[in-house]
This record gives sequence, structure tokens and C-alpha cells, in this order.
Amino acid sequence: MIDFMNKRYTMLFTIAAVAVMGATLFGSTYTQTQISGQSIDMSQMKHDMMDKIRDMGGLQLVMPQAFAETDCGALADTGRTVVEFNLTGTSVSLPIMGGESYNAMTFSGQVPGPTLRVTQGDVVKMTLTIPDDEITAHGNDMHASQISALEFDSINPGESKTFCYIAESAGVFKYHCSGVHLAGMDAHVLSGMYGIAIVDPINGYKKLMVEKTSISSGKVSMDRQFYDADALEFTLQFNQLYLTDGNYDMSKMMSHQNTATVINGMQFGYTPNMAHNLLIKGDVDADFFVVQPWKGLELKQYQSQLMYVENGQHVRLFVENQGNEPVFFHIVGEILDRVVQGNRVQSAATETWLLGGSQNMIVDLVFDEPGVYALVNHDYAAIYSGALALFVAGDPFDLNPVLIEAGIIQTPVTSYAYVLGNPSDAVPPVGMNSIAHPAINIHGLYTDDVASEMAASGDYAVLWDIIPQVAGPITDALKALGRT
Ligand SMILES: [Cu+2]
Repeated sequence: MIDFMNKRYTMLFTIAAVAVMGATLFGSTYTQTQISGQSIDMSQMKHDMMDKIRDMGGLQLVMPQAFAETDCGALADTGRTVVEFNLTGTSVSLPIMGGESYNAMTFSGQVPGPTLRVTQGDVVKMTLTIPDDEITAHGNDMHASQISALEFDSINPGESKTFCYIAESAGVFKYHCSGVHLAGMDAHVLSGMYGIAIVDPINGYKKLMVEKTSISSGKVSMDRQFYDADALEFTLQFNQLYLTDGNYDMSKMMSHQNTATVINGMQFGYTPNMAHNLLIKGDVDADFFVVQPWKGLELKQYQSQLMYVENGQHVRLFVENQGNEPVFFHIVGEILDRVVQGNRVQSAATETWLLGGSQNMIVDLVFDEPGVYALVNHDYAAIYSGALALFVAGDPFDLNPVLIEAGIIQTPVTSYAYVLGNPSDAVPPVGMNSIAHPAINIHGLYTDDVASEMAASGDYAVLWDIIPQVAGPITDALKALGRT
């Protein structure tokens, strides 16, 4: 056995010797590890193992068929729907908690990358473009594809490549950068190059059945409740960061010493912000939750948001573990009414469901009571390092009178999504059984360019512009109602 643990990793030996460009060449602060693959001190490894790897030409030749590619022209003429999915591979600086930033690698300037949504049987036509000024090559391994084909290798700066496949299996599937000829895949993925494809079942989603009991004439009996297949949907992707001075640190990954746990790219990204403080406590500075690290309006797209649902509403969560650690998926105060993987029901009425790395599920549930529900990775190290997100169901804070008094709404609403919107990074594209979100606000680990484009589209609530305008009326309403 090779013992990788507790060794010092230095730049002595490159597993797959494929360096494309050096960081110093571009004056970048990215590490060589991120850009061209990792170099590990293998001096402790048995010599014959090193020779074996060399003889095989590195990892590159071990997995020649890892990437599906087929004839886009032929697939386009089969009568199937062709869905184009265009991605750009770019390295950018993005914020992390505590006012710091890190050297991220992204698909299209956001972490996670854009969500692809298709129907089972559609042809996906994926094009990955690497800009001229990008510091390294990138690839894309889409787990929704399953064609043994030639190769979809990494793409150099200034180049673009397309491949096609039929999305044959329904479910949630990750896609991720495959590094530079597979080298550095861990560095690229754990620096942010991942996303999901949702493949809707060709015959649609199933109705949800929830077992309850009722009492009549003193007798308790089964009372099954059925919910239509249409649901309010969210995406939740779990991952870790392994950083030293803002750069990916392979030695931390190898020893599973993550420095942050993220949901949709951010630690504690779905916790209350200043608007919630104002609405609930009458004071923008009056924090009322145990962690509120992203609460300034100046944080714009990074300002934390909450996820709002109605009571009695069918909610569907698309969950992917993009990371390197297990996810013990749990929602405090809720029971997961149904767990589906690969369009097959795996469990029902379960408290927690385990996802290994690169594993996914669809969770169906109904929030019966008004309240705040904390979604966690029920590994305490993960919770304390960022894997916590809040759902708010109904109107648990009795805010309807305040919002009406402030003139923001005319009649009571069934969830705060009608006023504040749901966070864009947690809302998937619309599918065949989607309930439309009442409004969507701009929230996520996006570059400023991506956020500006979203704001300019007019499709999203720009809360950092709206909140200052309504703060005065809300303050007056709170006073009028005697709440401050
Ligand atoms: Cu990459």
C-alpha cells in the first residue's frame, strides 16, 4: 500500500507530466498545482510503482475513454431535441468568508457552473471555449453522458470544442473540469469547476405520497396525502475548499483537512441579511441568527439570502455532492418525504440521507408548519465550516401586516418569495414539472460581470438596489404597528 498521509508534498515528481503554461509566465498567483496538475513528493513510494506510472504515460493513458464524444451532425438529424450548452473556462478571483478572496476556476464565471436542464432522450450539444487570455487548459467530464467514444481531451486557451450525447438516464448528474489531460483535475474541480445537469424523466415526475395520520371519533388511522408532481424546485451542491493563502492546497485535500465547506459555492450563503434583521428585529444591525457572515448591502450578489417556500407545497430539491467528503443530508425540523436516485425511489420518510462523493439525489418534501428549517450536512465539522442553509416556510415572523402597512404588498402572501424572491443560484432552469418561483433575486458566487448581465436582463430582483428604497417605509410600518 502507498501511504500518502502525513507526507510533505513538494514539486519533485509530476504524475502526468503535462504542463501547459507556467503561472509565472502570466504573473498569476495561481499555483503550479492548479494550472498544470499536481506535483507530489513520491520519494516515499515504492520505486516500481513510479516506474509503472511512467511506463503508462501517466494517468492520461490509463483512462483513454473517460470522455464521451460523438458525431453532433448525426445526432442532430435523428429528430431528437438538441439542447445547446455553452460553457467558458475562466480563472477568476472570488470572495470567501471573512472578506478574503481565493483563486477560483470556473465555468462561465460562476461557482457552481450554469445548470443544464434537459428531458430524458434529448441530445446535449456541449461546447467548451477557453479564452485566449486564460492561464490554463480545461476539460469537461459530463456524468450524464455514457458513450464510449474517442476522447474529449483538455482544450487549450484560444480553442473551443464541442461534443454531443443523448441524455439517456433521468436524474441529476455532475459535470466537472477534467483538468489538463486529467492532471490537476482535483485542483480545478475543488477550485470551482463543477456544475450539474438535470435530466427530467421523459414521462415526468411522479406524484408525491406522504403518510400522515388523522383522528376521528377517538380512533387514529392512516391518512395518506397526495401532492401533484409539479413542485417548487431548488438546487443544492455541496463541496469543500482546501486553501492555503487563497490557493488550492493539494496536501490539505490528501489529508482531508478542508478549510471550508460550501453549498452552491459559498459558506453560510443562505442565512439572514440586513433586510431580515430590519424586518424581524427593526434594526439592520440586530443579528438574530447564530451566523450571518454575508449581510452587507455592499456585498451585492454575495449578500446572503434565504430560501422561501409555502406551507403545504410540494418542494423538490436537486442535490449533488461535488466534493471530497460525505454529505449527511438533513433538514432540521423536517423529514425527507421521498428520496429518488436515477428515477427510482430509494427511501421515504427518512431523517437523513448519505451522499458519497459525486453522488446525487432528488428530495421531495412538504413543509407543513410555518417556520425556519436548517438544511445541514449533519457532520459537525461540515456544519461549523459552512454547510448550513435556511429554508423559511410560510410567514413564521408574522410579516404580512408589516409588508402591507409599508405598501410593499396589498394582500397577504403565502411565502416571502413573493416579496424578496428566491436566490438565483439555488433556482434551476424551468423543467416539465416546475412551479415558477414568484421572484428570483441575484445571489451567488458570480463574478461582477455575470451579476451585471443578470441585472441588465431585467429577469431578477436586484435587492441591493431595492432594499434601500423600501427600508424607510418598513421602518415606519414597524413603528406604526408598535413593533419597535
Ligand atoms: Cu479546468
